[in-house]
Amino acid sequence: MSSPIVVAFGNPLLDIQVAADEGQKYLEKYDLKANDAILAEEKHMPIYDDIVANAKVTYVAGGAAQNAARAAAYVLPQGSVAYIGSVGDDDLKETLQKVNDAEGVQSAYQVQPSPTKTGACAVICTNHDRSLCTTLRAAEMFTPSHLSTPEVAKLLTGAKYFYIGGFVLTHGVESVLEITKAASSAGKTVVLNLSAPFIPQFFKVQLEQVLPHVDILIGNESEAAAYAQAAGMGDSALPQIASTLASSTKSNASRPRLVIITQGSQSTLVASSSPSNSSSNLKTSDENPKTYPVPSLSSDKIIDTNGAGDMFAGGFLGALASGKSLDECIEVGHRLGQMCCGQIGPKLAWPKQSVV
Ligand code: 26A
Repeated sequence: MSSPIVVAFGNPLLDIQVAADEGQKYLEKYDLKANDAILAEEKHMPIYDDIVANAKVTYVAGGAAQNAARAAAYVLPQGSVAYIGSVGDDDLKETLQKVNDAEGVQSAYQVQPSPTKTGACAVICTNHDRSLCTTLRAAEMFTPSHLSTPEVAKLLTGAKYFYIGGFVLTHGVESVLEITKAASSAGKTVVLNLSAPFIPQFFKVQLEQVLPHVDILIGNESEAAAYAQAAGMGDSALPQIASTLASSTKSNASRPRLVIITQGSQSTLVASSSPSNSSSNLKTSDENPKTYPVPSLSSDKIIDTNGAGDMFAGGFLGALASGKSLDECIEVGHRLGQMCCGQIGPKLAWPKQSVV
């Protein structure tokens, strides 16, 4: 089999999902916001056993970057995508690995010895919102030594596109810097997802360390707003935030930086640091930032929105790695994001549909 062209790095999590009809009471009980992604505090810890015992739950493979990896694999030929992260030696890991196997993602897991468990995310749905409450467990025990094991080192050398879930910045900045610096100095493409408002808010130092090595930054409107607040830009408008992020320092100056901001069903925004000067397939037009309308999706087609942003990002990445133009990559991203909204949790439609 050929070596994967895309490598993603993140926190592998099993999602334990509560549907919208039962979600409200758990939001209230655990003091969760309807649409947020947080690390569980002490007061949230009972939620996992509670929902398993008392709600109708669905178990789905999650972990934001792992979802994106599966979306990229959906678009690319078999054997194109690998995923790195840390798991426990347990049944949750088996479940995640099986889904990756079935969907064409090579799992390059670092496995922590028992009794450390694989991470989990309580996903509480209400209407079209989703509240994510995560206990990282094994995921935050990832060590940079895993990157130099022969199997993983080979993956990193062979890949051309690197996708980093911003969530790993809570514990793994050393590994992220190792991956992104090497990729950037080799002229490879680094994609970073802002992941959640709390990343720019509380992990700004780590974010600023990684940002120079990032070619493509993806986030949503609330993550961009959180960045603006943290960076002293107050309530700046989204186009200005996107342009500022695009033009911040870059280690590989030969390629412009793109900043992609999604806004759910509202238009996606793409800012480029140098729109007219792109040698790659990612030329932008004179409109900078450019807005891309999102095709409308009727409410009755939406089951939940868990993972939609990840599927957008992974779809974009898969299309990028297959040499598509920027406009096509955004289109594929929108398509996979919407496809995910029609499934329970971060899933796509199988058998595979043609999306490129
Ligand atoms: C560190 N945190 C909070 C997290 C996550 C996370 N993935 C990595 N780290 N919190 C939630 N997720 C995942 O995000 C997906 C939806 O975008 C969930 O597992 C869910 O599948």
